[in-house]
Amino acid sequence: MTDTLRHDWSRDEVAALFALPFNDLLARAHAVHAAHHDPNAVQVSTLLSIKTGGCPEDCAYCPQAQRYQTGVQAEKLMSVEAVLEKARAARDAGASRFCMGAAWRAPKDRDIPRVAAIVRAVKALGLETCATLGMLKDDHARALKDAGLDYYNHNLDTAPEFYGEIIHTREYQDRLDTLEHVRDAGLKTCCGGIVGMGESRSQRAGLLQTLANLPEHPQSVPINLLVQVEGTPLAGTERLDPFEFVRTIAVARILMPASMVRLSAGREDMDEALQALCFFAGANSIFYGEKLLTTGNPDTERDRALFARLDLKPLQVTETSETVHADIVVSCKQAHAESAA
Ligand code: SAM
Ligand code: DTB
Ligand code: SF4
Repeated sequence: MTDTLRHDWSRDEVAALFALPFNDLLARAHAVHAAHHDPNAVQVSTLLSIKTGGCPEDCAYCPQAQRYQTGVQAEKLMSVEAVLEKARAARDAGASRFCMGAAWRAPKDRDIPRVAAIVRAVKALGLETCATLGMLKDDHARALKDAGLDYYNHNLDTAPEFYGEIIHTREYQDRLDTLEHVRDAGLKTCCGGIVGMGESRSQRAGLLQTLANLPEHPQSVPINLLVQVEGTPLAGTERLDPFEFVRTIAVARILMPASMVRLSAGREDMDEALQALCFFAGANSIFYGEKLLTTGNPDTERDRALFARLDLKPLQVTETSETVHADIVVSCKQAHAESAA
């Protein structure tokens, strides 16, 4: 094993990792994991949909695309105060990062002041902040960085050659461009994808290869198992073998040794033993709280019990700062009053 982070993985090399005997793959991934991280610490993020539904894009997996009948009601961007209330609850429940999602193709200029005020307020609670708002222009990325945003989530979703089967309203290159704007603004990158969309193993390898060969490894790598939602084109897709999901986590860990690999969407359908295997294979981050954006996640009691049974501890990375918080809430209320006027 080498400590050098590589950015020159070939598809064949990544495919060869996938093809290792399962136990050999897990042993290798766990060794990398233990060399770079505390294997008993798991970073805990909570998600909130701050702008739900009505999205003009056609991502075939997504319940928030306007064009699919999924029962998700479109809502406006939440107020700073409403987001703060949820963020405080997430912090008090033990989350260290608060991830805010908006069902936009891209934010408009007029959305940025409100989102910036939200970011400032959440940051002041002592939480790490993450936003996922769609494609991001460079000036928007800088404005969010100035507001105190720590991470921007923008997924590649799948391999370049499978992408056209899933999304037609924006190109793979658009995603790479957004990631470049995020890096250039000095934001940390949260970037991963979805498996279980009917892609081949080679295409799963292609997703991870593309992630690992980015100019910088994303600091967070969410691996989502497709949540099948009735009304989306991908509802009814053949389910992925759970052990293939574990392999995907293990290969992500080997390719991006220093990154946080998140066992992301899809946990509600996984039993405890499968999640434990994922943690052994190198996952060290989860979404915590009863909801992802619009779909379910395991309830907090179930996750607390799982952490206790596996002797896992939540990774704490920031301190709370109520003093700063009080000042910021006042400035956020002003920003909200201004944007509502
Ligand atoms: N609209 C923005 C965008 O697409 O970049 C941000 C929100 S979008 C919901 C964030 C990510 O959630 C998507 O890129 C996709 O990877 C993931 N996602 C959405 N629906 C999902 C599903 N049904 N199962 C698993 N992951 C999903
Ligand atoms: C990510 O990779 N997964 C999260 C987060 N980033 C934004 C989203 C999962 C969404 C699952 C479907 C839903 O709840 O709407
Ligand atoms: Fe819109 Fe994002 Fe859903 Fe695609 S994934 S339809 S861009 S909310």
